[in-house]
This record gives sequence, C-alpha cells and structure tokens, in this order.
Amino acid sequence: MPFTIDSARTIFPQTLAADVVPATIARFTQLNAEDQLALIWFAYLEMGKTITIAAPGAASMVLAESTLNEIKTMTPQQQSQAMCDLANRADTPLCRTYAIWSANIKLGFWYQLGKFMEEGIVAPIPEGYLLSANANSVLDAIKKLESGQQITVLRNAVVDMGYDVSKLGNYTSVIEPVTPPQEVSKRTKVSIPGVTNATVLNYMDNLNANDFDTLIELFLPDGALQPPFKRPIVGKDNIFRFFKEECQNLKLIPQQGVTEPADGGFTQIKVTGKVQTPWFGGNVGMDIAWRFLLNPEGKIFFVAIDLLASPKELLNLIR
Ligand code: ECH
Ligand code: GLY
Ligand code: GLY
Ligand code: GLY
Repeated sequence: MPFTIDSARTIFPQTLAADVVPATIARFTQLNAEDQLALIWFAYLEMGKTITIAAPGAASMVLAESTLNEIKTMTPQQQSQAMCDLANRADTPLCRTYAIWSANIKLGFWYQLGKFMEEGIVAPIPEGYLLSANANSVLDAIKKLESGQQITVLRNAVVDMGYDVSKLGNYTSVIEPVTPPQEVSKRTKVSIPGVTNATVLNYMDNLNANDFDTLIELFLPDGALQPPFKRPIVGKDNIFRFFKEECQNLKLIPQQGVTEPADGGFTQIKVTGKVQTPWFGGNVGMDIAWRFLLNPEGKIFFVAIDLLASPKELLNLIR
C-alpha cells in the first residue's frame, strides 16, 4: 500500500482551508456560558438580516419535542440555568439527552428555543446584556467572516454543547429518519471540467440524490472521509452512519477539478466548488474543496472535504 490515511491527508498541500473557523471556535470556547449564549444571540440576529434559515424538518422536531416541552414548564430562572448548563457541558439529565442527538436535532432544538425566546415563552437574553471585552472581540471576528464560515462557527458551537459523549460509555445516538433516495428519473448529473473519473462524478451525483447505499460502495472497506476541521472517519460502516446522520439533502455544486497520477497506480483528484446546506439553501454557498485519493481499481481510499479560506481558493488547483 503506497499510502496510509495519514499520508493521504497531505495530498494537494497547497489547499488553503479557513483556519479562522477553528481559531474563532477556540476563542469562543474560552468565554463563560452567559457570554457564549448572548454572543450567539447577537450573531444570529445580525446574520438574520442577510440570510434566512429554514425551519427544521418536522421529524427532527418530534425527537426534541418532549425536552422542549419540559423547558417550557420551567421558571425563567430555571430556563436560563438549563441553557447555561448546555453551554457549560454540565452533567445534568438535559445535557445527557442533548449529547446523543444528531447535529440537526441539536440545531432544530436551538432554532425552536430562539423562537420561544422571541415569543417570551422562554427566558430571553436580558435586554441590554453587556458582553465582556473578549466576547465582543469574538463577535466582531465572527461578523467579519464570510457567511459560510459564520454558519460553520455557529454549527460547531451548537454541536459541542451538552454533556461530553466521550464520558458516556456506550450509547446510541438519536438521529432523524433517513429520507429515501431521490427517484432515478429525477436525478441530475454533475459535469466537472478537468474530471472525467466515474467514481468522483458518481460520488457527487449519489450524495446529491441521498443515495447512500450506492455512495458507500464507492469506498474501500478501510477507506476514510475527512469532514471540514475534523479527524478522518475511517471504515465503511462509520462513513455510512455519518452519511445517514449528517449528510441528507446537501447540494454539491462542483465547478472545476484536476486529475493526477499518484504513487502505486493511485489517482489524486482535487475538485472545488460550492456546497449548500438544507438549513440555508441557496442563501449560503460554502466554498469547498474535495481532495480524493483513489486506488488503482478506482475505489475511494481517502477523501477530504475542506471549507476554503476564500472564494479565490476555488481557482487554486495547484498540486
Ligand atoms: C440562540 C441563542 C442562544 C444560543 C443558541 C441560539 C441558536 C442558534 C441556532 C443556530 C443555527 C445554526 C445552523 C447552522 C448550520 C450550518 C450548516 C453547515 C453545513 C455544512 C455542511 C457541509 C457539508 C460537507 C460535506 C460534503 C461531502 O462531500 C461529504 C459530507 C460533508 C440564537 C437561540 C445556540 C439556531 C442551522 C455549516 C460543509 C460536501 C462533509 C458533510
Ligand atoms: N431545515 C433543515 C434541516 O432540517 O436539515
Ligand atoms: N460541517 C462539516 C460537517 O458536516 O461535519
Ligand atoms: N451537515 C449537514 C447539514 O447541516 O446540512
């Protein structure tokens, strides 16, 4: 085997990812819980002026419903405490319930709490709340990001809240039902200047069609997929679970690519383009690179998905 997963991670080393995203999250994490919640509230209001968020799917709301009902019955002080507990990653029953939800359920839960806060059903961020100097500086940094980077910071903040799952031992995560794949006759096919490789084209088309059963067969049994700012997810079972949990209804819009021979008969392919999340649709186009490494039989040994530093990077196909 000419490559390991670690060596595969460094293909196309000139790819410039938006490292400002993890840097901003690291600064956010240092803030106290009150500041974290207020900062997100202010950032969310600010973003709401230019981009619209879609309502969560009904299925994910059903899964959070009893927890939301519990919060509605609390006193305002208990509600504020419950939200602070989530930000503090405290060990409470609520934080344990939250911890095992998929990312979309967590996002849907906060979407609904935000609505309740606006309606006065849940304790709002106190009017005139003054952010600490540090929190203000993190908020300023977030305001300066591109919208795709902003929503990535928010998503990460929400996903990281709740009790630490690594302390839970064995658990089964709660995920939304998997939508059936799109009907074959309704599917569209991408075309990518610079890329004729069938595996890469099928990857895009099957992910766009939510056809995870077909998609997973493009991977080697010990293949790996590396989401933005994450460690690689290794092995078909784990990647398949990730697709069903976090990758429904994405829209991949590849725009260009480059195909290159690599050691041992492998092929490396870099594609750049846009990705839309169902939460924001066409409102937010994230600038993305896919870095594929295929074995001689055309199976995916490794693919990294990077959130790019700027739209300029879309044109950077240098090896
Ligand atoms: C309020 C105040 C109190 C605290 C909180 C509040 C609520 C906050 C809310 C936030 C909602 C945020 C949302 C963010 C959504 C972000 C979605 C993103 C999606 C990125 C997806 C990508 C996909 C890439 C991939 C590709 C592949 O090829 C393979 C798979 C995969 C205000 C109440 C907390 C409500 C909704 C960033 C990049 C292309 C890797 C997935
Ligand atoms: N409304 C976006 C989602 O539930 O994924
Ligand atoms: N934002 C990258 C992911 O969906 O994991
Ligand atoms: N990572 C899938 C989504 O949030 O849209």
